[in-house]
Amino acid sequence: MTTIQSCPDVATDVYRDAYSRINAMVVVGEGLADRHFRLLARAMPDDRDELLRLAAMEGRHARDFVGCGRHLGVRPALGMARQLFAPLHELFLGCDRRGDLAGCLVIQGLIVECFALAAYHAYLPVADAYARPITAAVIADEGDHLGYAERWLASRFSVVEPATLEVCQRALPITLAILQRLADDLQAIGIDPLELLAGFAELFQGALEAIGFSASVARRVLARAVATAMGAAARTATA
Ligand code: PL3
Ligand code: FE2
Ligand code: FE2
Repeated sequence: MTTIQSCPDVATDVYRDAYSRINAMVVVGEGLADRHFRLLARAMPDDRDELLRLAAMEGRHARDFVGCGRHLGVRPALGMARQLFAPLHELFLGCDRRGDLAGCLVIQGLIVECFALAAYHAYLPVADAYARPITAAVIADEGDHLGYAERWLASRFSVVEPATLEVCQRALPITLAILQRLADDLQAIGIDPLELLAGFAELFQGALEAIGFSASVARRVLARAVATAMGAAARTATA
């Protein structure tokens, strides 16, 4: 069966307004990924060159996506993006300060990279002709970043297992809350937020299994995060 996806009209104000916020999320997220891999390079001298290479790729992604906005004549609305990414960035910095390398790698290498992969996969079929090849190239790079973190964590699974579970419990609900805040804007640029969520869950489940968790534990980690995020959303709604 072939699914026919209608490409949104990039000239409408509704599209451009939403795109300025979504594009900002991508630009801010890529910029933070650059910083995170640089911090990791400092903390992990053995892998320094490899991590600096990954950081440089992230810097290039940020510039390439700025170019996608420029091509549409849209400037990224950075305010909300900075605000939405701040808790995840703080969590990363806390792990870095404590020397919790596993925590850092789970946040950047698994969670952020799976989020990016799911988002870019969902964007690809509705991207404009300028952004599409850029997005496809970035997807290949993000796959490498995820692979790096998976290998590092898998090779010391018994040691990093507790830290991984702990940081997932804190970082996943933040990630799900970000997705929830973006739902309307995603829809406006032609992305189904639920499809993105499903794509993220599948990728993240696969990442947890790749590093050594059983399928049932991986499912439970995600389910618990969804429950936490839904509880937080319900409290916000009634506050
Ligand atoms: C990892 O290398 C960088 C992380 C970037 C995070 C991206 C967040 C994406 C939010 C939804 C974007 C949809 C895609 C639209 C592209 C213009
Ligand atoms: Fe990236
Ligand atoms: Fe990446």
